[in-house]
Amino acid sequence: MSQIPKSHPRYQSLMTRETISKAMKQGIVHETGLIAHGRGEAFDYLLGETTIPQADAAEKVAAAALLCAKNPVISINGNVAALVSDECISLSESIPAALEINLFHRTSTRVRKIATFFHNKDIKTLYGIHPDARIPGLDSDRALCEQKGIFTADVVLVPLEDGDRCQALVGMGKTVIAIDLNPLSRTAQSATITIVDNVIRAIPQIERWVHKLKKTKQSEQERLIRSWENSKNLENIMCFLSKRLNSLC
Ligand code: PTJ
Repeated sequence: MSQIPKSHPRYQSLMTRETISKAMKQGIVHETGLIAHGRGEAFDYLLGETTIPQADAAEKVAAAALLCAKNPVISINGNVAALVSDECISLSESIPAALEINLFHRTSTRVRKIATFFHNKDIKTLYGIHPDARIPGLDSDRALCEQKGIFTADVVLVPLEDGDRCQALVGMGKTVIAIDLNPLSRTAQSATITIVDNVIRAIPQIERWVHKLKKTKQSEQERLIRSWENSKNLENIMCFLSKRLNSLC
């Protein structure tokens, strides 16, 4: 890793870049994952690099949906493995939910590297290594999944996603929770619950809500899910962004 002084005003952001760049050199992150990260950074800047109230509201409903699910699955790609592996494991244990590796740029080497990375962290179940099903309507390798995992899941959490699979999963009748800093992306627009926040903040915040909501009745969790209006929340996020930009000029 490069030597970044702790006093640097962009220390956290630069360290995250170092982490993702190191993971790319290790073959966990695909090289285009760096481009995706840069795009995310730009949107995060506009949001003020904070969890805005609309994102927190979505994180709360996401926690409710995961708790009420029969077979919830958290999808893992290269960027997610690099940035929030421990947080995803912790969230999966709190719900409980399964983890499944699902890659856009899928090669057996990358799958193996990511699987080893997770197995070294001592997790029990990790799907996606031996796919035995395909998500209908998808030509890319993103379609490859496991029967016991994403294929039969009723709720899928897809942090950092490409739009096609999000739409295909919604088309299969699943509740799709997307985490995407770009509120205009096809993923953000087509998910059932869109969290416009950085995965680094979003995953721990969903887990905080999981612990809080576990203390409430299931009927209360179901009420939260029923009353969720995703397009309204996205509209409010666009208003937040435009007000923030307006206030600067
Ligand atoms: O590991 P693979 O092979 O599955 O590939 C993963 C990437 C991310 C390369 C692949 O899914 C991809 O190309 O994604 P896109 O289409 O570039 O979309 C990524 C989205 O994630 C963009 O809308 C970014 O704004 C957003 N994003 C990037 N970093 C973050 C993020 N959202 C939340 N938190 C981030 N840290």
